[in-house]
Amino acid sequence: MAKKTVARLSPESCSYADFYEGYLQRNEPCVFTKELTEDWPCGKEWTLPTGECDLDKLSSLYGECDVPVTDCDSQGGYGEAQTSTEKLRDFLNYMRKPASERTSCRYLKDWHFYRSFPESKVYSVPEYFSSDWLNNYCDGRFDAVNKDYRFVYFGPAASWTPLHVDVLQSFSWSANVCGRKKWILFRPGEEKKLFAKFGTNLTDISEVDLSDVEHSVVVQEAGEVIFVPSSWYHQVHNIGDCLSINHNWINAVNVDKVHSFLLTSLENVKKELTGGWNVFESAEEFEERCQKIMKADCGMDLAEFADMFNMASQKKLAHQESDLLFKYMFL
Ligand SMILES: O=C(O)CCC(=O)C(=O)O
Ligand SMILES: [Fe+2]
Repeated sequence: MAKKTVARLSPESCSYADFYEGYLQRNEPCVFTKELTEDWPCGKEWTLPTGECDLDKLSSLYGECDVPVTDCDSQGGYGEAQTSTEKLRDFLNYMRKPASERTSCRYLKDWHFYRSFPESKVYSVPEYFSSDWLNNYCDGRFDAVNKDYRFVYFGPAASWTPLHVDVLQSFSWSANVCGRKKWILFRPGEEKKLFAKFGTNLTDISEVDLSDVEHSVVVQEAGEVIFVPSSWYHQVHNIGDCLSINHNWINAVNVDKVHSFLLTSLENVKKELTGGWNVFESAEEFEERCQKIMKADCGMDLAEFADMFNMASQKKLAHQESDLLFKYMFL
């Protein structure tokens, strides 16, 4: 099956409407060229003139931060990924070692950088991705310190993320501050062919024959930003050391997918809870328990989903969005 190419768009020639109608609404991936991030201070502050990540600078700025680090070798096959927390300084010391001296492949993943440094202006969300109900909702919560969907990733050459679909069926965007990544993307439905052929535990597609599965391969350069649509499975490999920033987001275009996903997840939990609701004191207690399990599995329950939706509606009613986003908010 032919590989599908992913469009490369230059921000000068792609308006918000072009992106909204051509990619968001059609749920198609695209890559924005590096001009989209050329004014991000981190592009200079965190990198050397050679384009490599500036490990000394990162260490002096954020070395004392606790960051989550995954062992790449534990995340393939049937094993659960092993993640530990360490000081960024220690992880950077690992990055400094020549590849031959590294005994394992470690990958700093899902560091809530923005949550730790909300005032830092080292990057800004491009307008294309700024109608973001998910992070807006997290920011408005009393316990917002504990939650958001904005991350920094930093890994050495050959570190990778296994085949997966993003949390809650959200959209994601990912920008390389330094380094390059190879993405392999599957449009929704294609993963069924993969799982039928290679088993539902498939987490590494690098060695499998993809000839009858439609897929796209993208090499994302430094400064470029990839848009990953809802429900597209993907696997990602770092080519050389790579530091990236990525956000997951929900808006009017994919909110129905998220809602259906939560309802299906809840149904599955209900089916799995053997004995049904009659082993609980009441139907309400059963419902409450199911919603708790769903929240632990998916990151959100239906009450939070409703709050997120309400918050977005209030914003629209209060005309708090720019004219452009206002126009598109509930299209
Ligand atoms: O960069 C990676 O290793 C994974 C990123 C990813 O899966 C995403 O942005 O959705
Ligand atoms: Fe992802």
